[in-house]
Amino acid sequence: MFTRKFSMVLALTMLSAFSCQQALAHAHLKSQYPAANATMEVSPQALTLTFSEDIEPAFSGVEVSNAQQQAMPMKEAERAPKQHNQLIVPLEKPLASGDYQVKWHVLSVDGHKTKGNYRFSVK
Ligand SMILES: [Cu+2]
Repeated sequence: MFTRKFSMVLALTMLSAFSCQQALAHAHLKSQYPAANATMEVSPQALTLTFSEDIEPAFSGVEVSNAQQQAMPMKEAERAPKQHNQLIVPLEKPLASGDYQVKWHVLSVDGHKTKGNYRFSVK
C-alpha cells in the first residue's frame, strides 16, 4: 500500500517529467533577420524571426529600441502566410545608423509563452 506521502512524491515526479516533455515543444528562436549581433550596411525593411514551433501572432510581439532606449515605430507583427513559425515585423521607417536591441515574446500554439532579446546594428 502506498502511503499518502509516497503517492504525493510519485505524482510530483510524474508531473515534472510531463513538464519537461512539454518544454521541448516551446517556441524557441531558431534564426532571425537581421542576425543577432550583425552589422547591417543599410537598414532592414522588416525583422523576421523564425521559431522552433508555430506561434500565435495575436499574442506575440517584437519591440526594437535604439541605444537611447527609444522604441522604434513598427507595423503590426504578422505571421508568414505559409510558415506559421515565422513572425514578420515591418519597420515604419528605415533605422538610422546605431545599435538596436530587439525584445520578442511569443505564444506558441501549445499555449506556452517564451521571450528573449538580441542586438544588431546599422552602419
Ligand atoms: Cu510548450
